[in-house]
Amino acid sequence: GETTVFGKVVKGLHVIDDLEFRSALHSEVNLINFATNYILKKKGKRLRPILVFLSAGASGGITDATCRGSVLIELLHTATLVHDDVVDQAEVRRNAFTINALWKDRFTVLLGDYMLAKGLLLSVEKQDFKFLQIISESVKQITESEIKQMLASRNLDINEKLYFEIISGKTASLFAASCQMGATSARNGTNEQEQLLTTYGMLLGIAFQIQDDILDFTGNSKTMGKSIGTDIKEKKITLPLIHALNKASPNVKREMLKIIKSDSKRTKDLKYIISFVVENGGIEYATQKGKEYLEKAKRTIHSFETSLYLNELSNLTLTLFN
Ligand code: 2DE
Ligand code: MG
Ligand code: MG
Ligand code: MG
Ligand code: MG
Repeated sequence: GETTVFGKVVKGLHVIDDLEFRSALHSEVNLINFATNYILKKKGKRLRPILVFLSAGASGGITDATCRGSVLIELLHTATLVHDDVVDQAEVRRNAFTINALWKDRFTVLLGDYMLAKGLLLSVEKQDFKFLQIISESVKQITESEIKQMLASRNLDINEKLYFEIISGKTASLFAASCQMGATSARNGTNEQEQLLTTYGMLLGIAFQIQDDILDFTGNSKTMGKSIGTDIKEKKITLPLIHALNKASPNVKREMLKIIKSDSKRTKDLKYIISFVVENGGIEYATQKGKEYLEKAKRTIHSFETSLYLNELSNLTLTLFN
């Protein structure tokens, strides 16, 4: 098989086929099948399963367990998005209405739970206990960090240190888990490779979320497939804004926080905050930070033996901000 990694075709890399993914989710309850078919019609970038495969390849060889790991990770990722759109009150994802926009929150939460459970059952069935440990640890970190983020939005109290703590948990932990699962499923993987790839995934994931947060200010909703400006709307203070607020005078800072705190922001308020962030160098600063994390990620896997897979893992660090 072959697959596309950020627009580039990689031969010999077979990333989960949709039939496998769909059947992994099959239920006796038709509404669940209807909803999961709806979700699966809109494919994401499949970045996390790609990381599972590349990490296995770079650690000595892809196995059947690698394939199971990639299905598990994409299932879990999809479940987190389903829940995320409830938490963030988002109505559009992948250019389609979110489940919560179509069915309301109570069905959506249950559907996300169902998807998580189906993923876990797959691993139990195959006795992939290491996967279960990795996934459970990641879900623990994701949910703790989402709650930290919720508290920070409530108090509008966040600094860079807390920001990095939150994104490491809510996003990067799943990237780390993807790479770790890949490494641990490999034919001849070593503990050292597993550790290095876990770190690589964590650093890549941090950069990825920094970019997601930048694009919430500067992105295009059509190409992103989701609305932008939602973070400010939800009082989420992300890196570009943290930097701009740090640079502003106490008076300006107070004025901005007052706008952000309001529950009834208008488009002109959002535009005002966005230009404040841009004019105070928030975007440049966050981009610089993101690039530093990518550099670190790349250095982490420097000692690996040269391979097609390693090459692609390195390339991932080059494409993210360009
Ligand atoms: C992305 O942040 C982070 C998502 C993690 C959400 C996880 C939740 C717990 P973003 P976008 C809510 C799920 C727990 C389970 C399934 C057990 O910036 O911009 O909100 O794509 O992402 O909406
Ligand atoms: Mg969120
Ligand atoms: Mg969200
Ligand atoms: Mg976002
Ligand atoms: Mg995202």
